[in-house]
Amino acid sequence: AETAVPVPRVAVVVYILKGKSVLMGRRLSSAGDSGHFTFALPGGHLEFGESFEECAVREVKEETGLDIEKTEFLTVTNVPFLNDPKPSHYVTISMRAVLSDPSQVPQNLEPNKCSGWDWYDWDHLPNPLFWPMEKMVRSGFNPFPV
Ligand code: 8DG
Ligand code: MG
Ligand code: MG
Repeated sequence: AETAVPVPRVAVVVYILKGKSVLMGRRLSSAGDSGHFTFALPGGHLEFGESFEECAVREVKEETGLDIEKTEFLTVTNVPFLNDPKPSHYVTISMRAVLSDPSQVPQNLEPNKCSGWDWYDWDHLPNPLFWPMEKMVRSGFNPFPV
């Protein structure tokens, strides 16, 4: 439900790491939502009472059908979308994880929100990236363990 006074919301996004690749899909946004047709990570809104890890596992399962493990906190970013038709503001928690079963294949379970999931090599990321991710990548952020 929309509230009269806009407030920042908490989002959790997940870098699922497979070799040197991450899972991404093109956003299909309804009118006013951000990043239409840009490549983004699986993720969504933190629900009441959830840990970041629980939210990551749930959103990945809902959106891709994949089961993840070794879910770890990476960083937090402040992401205002003030110039959008429907302005929003997210505090975005970035997590990383790996597949519980490396042979499991992603399914596009929310085809109204995503054009399909695929693995992209970190050194050859697709274009255009969803701008919060573009900003992180440009700043030198890397989700892989050192
Ligand atoms: P939900 O109803 O499942 O909780 O929400 P959703 O439909 O899955 O939300 P979303 O737009 O996928 O994610 C919520 C917000 O998270 C999004 O509007 C902006 C912020 N966000 C980032 N970076 C990324 C990203 O790479 N991927 C996704 N999906 N969201 C991101 O700041
Ligand atoms: Mg979601
Ligand atoms: Mg989502």
